[in-house]
Amino acid sequence: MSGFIDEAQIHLKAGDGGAGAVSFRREAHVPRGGPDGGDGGSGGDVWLVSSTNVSSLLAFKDHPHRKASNGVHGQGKAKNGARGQDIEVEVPEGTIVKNLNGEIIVQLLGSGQRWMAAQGGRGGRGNASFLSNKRRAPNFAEQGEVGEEHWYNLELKLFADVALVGFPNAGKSTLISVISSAKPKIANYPFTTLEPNLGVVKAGITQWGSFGANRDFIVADIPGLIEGASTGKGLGHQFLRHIERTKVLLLLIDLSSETSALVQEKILLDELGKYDSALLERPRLIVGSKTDVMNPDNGFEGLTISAVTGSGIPKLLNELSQLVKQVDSIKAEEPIVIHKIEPDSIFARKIGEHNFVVTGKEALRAVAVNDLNNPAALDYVQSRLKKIGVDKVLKRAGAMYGDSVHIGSLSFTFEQD
Ligand SMILES: Nc1nc2c(ncn2[C@@H]2O[C@H](COP(=O)(O)OP(=O)(O)OP(=O)(O)O)[C@@H](O)[C@H]2O)c(=O)[nH]1
Ligand SMILES: [Mg+2]
Repeated sequence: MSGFIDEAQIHLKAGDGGAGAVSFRREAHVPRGGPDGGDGGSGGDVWLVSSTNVSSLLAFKDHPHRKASNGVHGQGKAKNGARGQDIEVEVPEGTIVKNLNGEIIVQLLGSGQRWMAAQGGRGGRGNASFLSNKRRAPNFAEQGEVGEEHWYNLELKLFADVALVGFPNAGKSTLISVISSAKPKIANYPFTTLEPNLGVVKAGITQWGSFGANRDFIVADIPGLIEGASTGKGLGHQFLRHIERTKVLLLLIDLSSETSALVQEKILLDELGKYDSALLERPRLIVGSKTDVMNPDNGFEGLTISAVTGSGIPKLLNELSQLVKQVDSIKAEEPIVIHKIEPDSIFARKIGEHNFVVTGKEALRAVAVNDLNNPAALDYVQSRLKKIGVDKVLKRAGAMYGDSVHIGSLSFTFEQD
């Protein structure tokens, strides 16, 4: 099933933090009250959640943007702003998240796994937070932090829910062609199918009527199995590995064949078991095909279908979808795998003679959320930068007193205290 990869780009914007307020208490009997500006609320986060409710990345192709709401600004009377609402973006299980450089960041393999893909900006602190014994009447507050914004490449490696297993010519490709959008080659000779085909069966819809199903599922048509396949005869063997991850096996018995149904079933199960005995534990459905041209002596008892007349097809899909659902509900959750997280530390880099740039989330944040035109706020920013170690990284990068330093929109001269 190599080559069957679904891809899409997605743009996620977390909510911005609300601004802190500048306000002072006003009471009838208190002429000059203390600062009471409340904090802004944080912006909402954007989460990716793997879910069986979606089976492809198609929805993102036309609508790649998802946005969480902003935090509310703080107000006077120490009123804090409300937090922005988080949003959850559902992706199919098996989704691989990459950055635009193609590096894997996270894989959401099991169902219900959550990963925070864009973090909301922190709310700015109101002036009440800046009260200290030195600062009796702080007349500044922080801006809210801008929420994270990211483009990601999403990739989905499809693993089939159902694998079609049968002798060559049993009608596997014909069946997948009438229940899904797959268009494989069909012909009246063995080994027509040389490569596996995948098709998505749309929940509840067939050309011959509806069936009960709560989600789409994926069916794989693999090359026919013959006796001796497990020892390498025919083509089937090299493709058996493709069905190792499928949830349900559908054994198709050719009812038009001279070989009795029982013998076909025995050979197919034998070959599967010899390849990997775990395959025999997989839930399976055994179905007779080509009932419209069946050999009356085939001795088959059970569900029969015809891909030509459609008889039995809605019932078949109903039973398959029930089985898939059962397996979904017992499947153990696989752990979330995080390959790469964004660095959080501070870096100083020389960009020219006597010129340095400082990057890193904390440093940029201190600069971005404060009004640099306000001297008191600027004072606060300087002490904050020192506290998080900007002086140290500048020295380590070779900065000398008198050099220029740039952090976001702030430029200043590196000076000894
Ligand atoms: N009458 C009738 N013919 C069918 C039915 N299903 C398949 N056929 C015919 O059976 C032949 C083989 O069908 P395929 O779907 O190619 O069989 P396959 O199992 O994919 O075969 P391989 O790819 O060789 O393994 C074709 O001529 C089909 O038209 C059916 O339900 N009724
Ligand atoms: Mg085929």
